[in-house]
Amino acid sequence: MALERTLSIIKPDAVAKNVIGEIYARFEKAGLKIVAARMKQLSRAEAEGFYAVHRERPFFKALVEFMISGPVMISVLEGENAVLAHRDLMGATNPKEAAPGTIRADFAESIDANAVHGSDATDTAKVEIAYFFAATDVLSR
Ligand code: RTP
Ligand code: MG
Repeated sequence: MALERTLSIIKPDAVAKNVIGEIYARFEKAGLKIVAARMKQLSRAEAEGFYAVHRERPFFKALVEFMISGPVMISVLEGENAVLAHRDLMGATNPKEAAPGTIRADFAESIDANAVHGSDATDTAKVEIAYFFAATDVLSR
């Protein structure tokens, strides 16, 4: 077991549905601690930079438009195997394929508006956390 940190983004669709608290409750029940949090309206440049790895993909433009369509709730989660634990809570990228009881199965409408983002590995988590938070913003406890 390893104590890890991962980046969570509650996307504009889930913020608009007013389910930040329900999603946070799932994190906490699974043993993940919220150690940094910030609500933010992403600029186009911030969204493009965050998802730069997908720049050449056909869905990139739609993804950026969606991510700037309203405020997002950005958090750092900390816990044992946090990266994978968080991905398990999220469910598959396409909510139609997401297991029952996962966040995307319960709150997402489509593969484009899919409620949450989570880092996919510990190395990408470090980069993604640093993209939004200074080291002093992350309060381990
Ligand atoms: P995320 O990065 O947002 O946590 O999602 P993910 O790892 O499950 O999926 P990823 O492959 O990283 O894709 C990032 C986001 O792009 C949108 N997408 N659309 N139309 C499509 O085929 C397609 N594929 C991906 C999704 O909104 C996904 O969350
Ligand atoms: Mg991803």
